[in-house]
Amino acid sequence: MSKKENQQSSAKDKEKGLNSHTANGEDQFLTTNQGARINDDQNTLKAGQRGPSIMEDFHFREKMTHFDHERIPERVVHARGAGAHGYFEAYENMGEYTKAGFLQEAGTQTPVFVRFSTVAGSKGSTDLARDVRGFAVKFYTQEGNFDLVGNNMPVFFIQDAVKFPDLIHSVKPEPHNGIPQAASAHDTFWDFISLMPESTHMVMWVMSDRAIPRSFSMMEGFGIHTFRFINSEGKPHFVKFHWKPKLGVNSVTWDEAQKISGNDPDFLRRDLWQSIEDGNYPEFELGVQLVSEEDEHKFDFDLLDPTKIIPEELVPVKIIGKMVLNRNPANFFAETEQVAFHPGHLVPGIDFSNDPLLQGRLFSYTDTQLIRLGGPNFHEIPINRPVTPVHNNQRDGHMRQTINAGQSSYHPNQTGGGCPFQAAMHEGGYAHYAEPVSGNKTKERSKSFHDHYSQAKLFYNSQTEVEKKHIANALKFELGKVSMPAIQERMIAQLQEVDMDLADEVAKHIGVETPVKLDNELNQSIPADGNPEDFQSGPASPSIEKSAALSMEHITTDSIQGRNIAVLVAEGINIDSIEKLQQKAKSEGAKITIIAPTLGKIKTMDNQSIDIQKTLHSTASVLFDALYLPKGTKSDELLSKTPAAVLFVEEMFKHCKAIGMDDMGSLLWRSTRSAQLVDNNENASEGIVLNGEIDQFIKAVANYRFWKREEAGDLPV
Ligand code: HDE
Repeated sequence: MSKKENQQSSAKDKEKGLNSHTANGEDQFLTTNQGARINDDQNTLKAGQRGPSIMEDFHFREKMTHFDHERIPERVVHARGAGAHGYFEAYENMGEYTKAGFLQEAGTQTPVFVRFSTVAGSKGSTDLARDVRGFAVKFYTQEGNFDLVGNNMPVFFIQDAVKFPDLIHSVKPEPHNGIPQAASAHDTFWDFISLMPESTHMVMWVMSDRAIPRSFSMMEGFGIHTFRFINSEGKPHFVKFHWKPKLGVNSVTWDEAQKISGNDPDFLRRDLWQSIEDGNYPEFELGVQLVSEEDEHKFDFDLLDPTKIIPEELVPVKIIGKMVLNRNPANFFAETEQVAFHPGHLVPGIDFSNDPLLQGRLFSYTDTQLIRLGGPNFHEIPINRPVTPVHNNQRDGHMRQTINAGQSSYHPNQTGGGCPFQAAMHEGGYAHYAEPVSGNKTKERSKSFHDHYSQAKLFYNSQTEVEKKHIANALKFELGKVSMPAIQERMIAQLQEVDMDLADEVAKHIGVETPVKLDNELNQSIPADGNPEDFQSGPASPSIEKSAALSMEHITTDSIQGRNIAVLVAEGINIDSIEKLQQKAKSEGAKITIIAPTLGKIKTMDNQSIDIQKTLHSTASVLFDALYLPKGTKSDELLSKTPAAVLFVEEMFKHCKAIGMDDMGSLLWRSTRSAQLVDNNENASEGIVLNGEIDQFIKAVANYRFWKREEAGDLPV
């Protein structure tokens, strides 16, 4: 078999491996775990019909014991997530930079399993919390598993792993009362952040709409840390990893996020599941930024500092492959819950840098998985197994599956003929990059890590006016919920370093007087014997003014794939335009959902009947991307008198989404305040298609948001 055929068959190998562990009770008898067939699963064994239960009932005891032990500890961070299977396909030979086998030939496919997650909330929390999203990918390569364990934002809050427990303690529910769940808007989080100036850049990202994505398939992914590629001659390049979504980067608004959390807390997980079921497979391209060793120090930031990006203007992102997610897990627990990622799962050709956050992560993942998955054999769980053979002298432990035959369990040995043997580099043995290191043992932080504001400023300056406004609103919400004035003041002092107008606007809203003087005591991330002067960040001076890639508004798409269009109807509706819209939407991978005051079937204008999928009480406008109002005199009149229908339209307008209608005279439309705003203000009319032109409406759906409406006047919804 050629190397390529070999690699392409690995997708099948992974699926086969999973299938051999997959059980399906179809046409089978119910049995105990020992395989004995069960005759009665409805009643316990009793002494007489009304008598006491009997210990001897092994079926009852086994069933109840297993149930009692069904739960495992949730992940300490990233507890809530959704997973999907798929494949990665290389676009070209990357041999010049890396010898990693899965990147050597265009067309090589590698099976992957991906898990998207929120960070702070527990397993049962809402998908739409304002939070970072995890973006973890396990590549089952022919050289072993490679895990790219990233986030949807390219920087992190802290520079050194030793601060991670503090960061997470501060954002989790407060320890005295366990409140709030999955929210950063509380004292302890902002207390910590206000004392950690290095977090300022990340705070800008988390306060932006990137923290409330519309879909897991509409967000970017980043490896964050600088890694190394190593080619077959041993030559290294620094590398940063990027995932670029085919569907562009889209988010919901904070008002929607809060309403979605009540209406459908599984919104993002359902969206991922449903798109895959519908055949609308989420797709991302993998990009790399490559920097030669010689250029390590040519930037005004340190490549090892995880609070910094390399602006794409300085080093462009080279697209090297794509990932398609095309299969839902067969079992949430077995796959999504038990999958164990680790940034230290590498293959030859990919190596670490000395980023102190990355280095600390290398310890944490196995350590936490040992307790979460109950022992040292979790690599044997089907979802975690590589497609390559595993042979070593590790033995025994809880739940060991492999039956390691033979006398020898050590190396070197004669009893086993010296097997399993070590692999030379030309045989695919992993050899760490021989980076020269020297220096005193020290707990110091490099001075090259001390600029905390330049890139926060770069990020803020790169946002559109609407994006800036949303950041300000997010800060007003979050800091408005902080009860200690000193914390609020310290945060305003941080914001002053980024942008005076932003700081003033937020300060005014939360009742803090500006300017707030930032003093050295603010930065408590100084060691006990450190001189505060040595730890001061200088004034923000980004080397470039703006970077287009940082604004979501510049990462758009013409596609309406994955969008859900609401159609409001009632008895007497004209079905023609619905059918036209349905065809068009379907052909472009979007969905329409027919919503009426009640469920069941309703009669159309010409006495046909249509099925209703949702009622105005069982759904909400915030769960849809666009709205269409077909004509029908009777239905229009009825809907215009239904307050829930009027609210639906007003909210769609307020959230700046496309609204189309067959007839601009629609009574329902005319009875909204939105219609008045559109009549009186040109800005408000963008994205409102009044003439029944389906193609024009679909274009508006692709455009997605018409932010100018936010300036047209507030709606009381
Ligand atoms: Fe993680 N992180 N992390 N993290 N992380 C975990 O491992 C940790 C960090 C990320 O879907 C844990 O198995 C430390 C950055 C993702 O299963 C734990 C530090 C980035 C996931 C852990 C970080 C991540 C985790 C909890 C600072 C983006 C979910 C459960 C030094 C590059 C993976 C687990 C999944 C999960 C530790 C910082 C991404 C505790 C100590 C930066 C996507 O080991």
